[in-house]
Amino acid sequence: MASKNQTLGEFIIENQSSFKYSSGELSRLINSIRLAAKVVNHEVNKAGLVDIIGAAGDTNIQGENQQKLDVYANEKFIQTLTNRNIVCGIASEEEENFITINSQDENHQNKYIVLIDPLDGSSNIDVNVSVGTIFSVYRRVTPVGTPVQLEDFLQKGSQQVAAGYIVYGTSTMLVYTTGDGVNGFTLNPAIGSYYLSHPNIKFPENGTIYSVNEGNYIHFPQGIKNYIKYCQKEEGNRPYTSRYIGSLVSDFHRNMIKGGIYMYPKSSKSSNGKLRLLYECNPMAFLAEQANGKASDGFTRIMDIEPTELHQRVPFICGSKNMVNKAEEFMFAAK
Ligand code: P6P
Repeated sequence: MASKNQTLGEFIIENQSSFKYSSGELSRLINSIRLAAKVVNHEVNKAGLVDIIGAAGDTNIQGENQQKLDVYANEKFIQTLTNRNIVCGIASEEEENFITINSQDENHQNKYIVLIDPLDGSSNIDVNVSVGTIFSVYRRVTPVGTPVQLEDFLQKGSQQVAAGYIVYGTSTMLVYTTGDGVNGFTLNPAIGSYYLSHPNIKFPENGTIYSVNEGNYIHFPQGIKNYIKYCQKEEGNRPYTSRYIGSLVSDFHRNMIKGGIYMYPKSSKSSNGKLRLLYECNPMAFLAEQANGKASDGFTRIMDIEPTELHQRVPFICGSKNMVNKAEEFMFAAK
């Protein structure tokens, strides 16, 4: 049983026997993410002090202005995962194609792949608002001993073996699941260790916070418009409070602790919404369900969606179970 103030290393060792696959490799994988997160955290925390912020001048494959810290975080996570010789492939929001890792694994014996959003919400860096890293882990499905293939990455979210995020906020936290609940670890920067601060996190079934960019209201589907008006109605414990940081990891984390719902719907401006299925929605959906929450596209469970492309977008509704159910009621009623 997890005990508060246990270090992340102690927790991984104590719980690796509960992991149904070869736990040693996954433990090493989580440890490599832990290390990369510390290195990125150090740069994020001094972003305002050095000439590392501001556009790198490039744009990433999403056509978004690429911040230098995006590039740095992407490189650090790829480098750390590669050096630890644990994964056979990596996909990243910052990379157009997946990366085959065979530097030391020339026989392609490693079994895991990682999909990552190295620095989500990076447009917030210049204004000192929380940002985050999101990761998703699968076992490869193509034969061990052969180079990793695209189909290894295009797996349903229900096949994930681990998922988590690092939130670089007022404190830096690593929150992850391996399918046996969700646990949060807070970094003590003075000694560089993470301590179990939030054991067995659960979404409250109900909440009074809704998170959506209401600037897009007129472009939303009617069901979402109707649900937002429901949130704003004077009745019972409504109107709810609107809280939107513009950083998925931060909005998700707050809602998981306090109860709430996050929505990034499709709109007339973006036919599938903005968020990416494989390295944003699926890992957050895995965490949500492991914390007794729920995640859908308004109609279908996120982790049941069959991926077709590495960077595909899906509409995303995620949070307290009863709030997501109510939003889905409005979506189905307006269908
Ligand atoms: P908008 C950040 O770019 C992000 O992917 C999420 O972290 C965040 O919730 C969303 O996009 C913000 O998008 O269009 O509301 O600015």
